[in-house]
Amino acid sequence: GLKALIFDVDGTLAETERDGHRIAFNQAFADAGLAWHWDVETYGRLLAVTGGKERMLHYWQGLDAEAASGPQARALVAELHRLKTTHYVRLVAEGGIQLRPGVARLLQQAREAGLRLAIATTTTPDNVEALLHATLGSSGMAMFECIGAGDAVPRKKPDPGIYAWVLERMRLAPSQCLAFEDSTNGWKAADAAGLRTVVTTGAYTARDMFPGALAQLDGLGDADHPAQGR
Ligand code: XBP
Ligand code: MG
Repeated sequence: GLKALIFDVDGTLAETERDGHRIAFNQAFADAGLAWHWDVETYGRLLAVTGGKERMLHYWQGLDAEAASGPQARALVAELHRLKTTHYVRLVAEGGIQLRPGVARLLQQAREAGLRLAIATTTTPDNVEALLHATLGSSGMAMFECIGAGDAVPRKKPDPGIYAWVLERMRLAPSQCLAFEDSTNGWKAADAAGLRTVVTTGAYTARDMFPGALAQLDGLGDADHPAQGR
């Protein structure tokens, strides 16, 4: 039977990309004196590359392949990413990002039903902690038995590695779990790990198709915000 739910973070628990990560990347570029700026549309294209460091390196390679493959490139990207993470964590801690409708309710009800909860994400662990703390309070982190994030595995989504890492830690078979994702890269990762997946599409993925998903929804419903948007 079903034992656990495994959640992606960015795009699934919350709409973090356009008004969160994107803003933080641009602030880091400004801090570093770079003339780089990612507008909403550009960032949507860049989301094809998962992981912030990988995304910046990919962008830089498009601008100047030689410089981006030079000996200092990885160190500069790592420094930019540290700056970016600081900005993102602050933005989230200040309440700049909310959970998507229905997420808090699903987490609560799953816990009440005895299901185990986990996270499988490409984002940095500090970002996950900041989001869970800001949106679910001081007990938010403890709701999740296992948090697989960032560089815990060498290859990011669509590679199934982060899901395999979580399954191994929880000593569960894919058939005992259900994954929640929002994007093509995320769904591919879960699918390749053998998981059934519910896809809740969002701002950047509403036009994508997920023919192999268990279900493709535009969200989890808004029963925890009954009076809003009606
Ligand atoms: C999310 C990502 C992340 C964030 C940035 O993909 O690709 O890299 O955009 O976070 P998914 P970092 O939802 O499929 O896990 O800068 O911390 O990498
Ligand atoms: Mg996602």
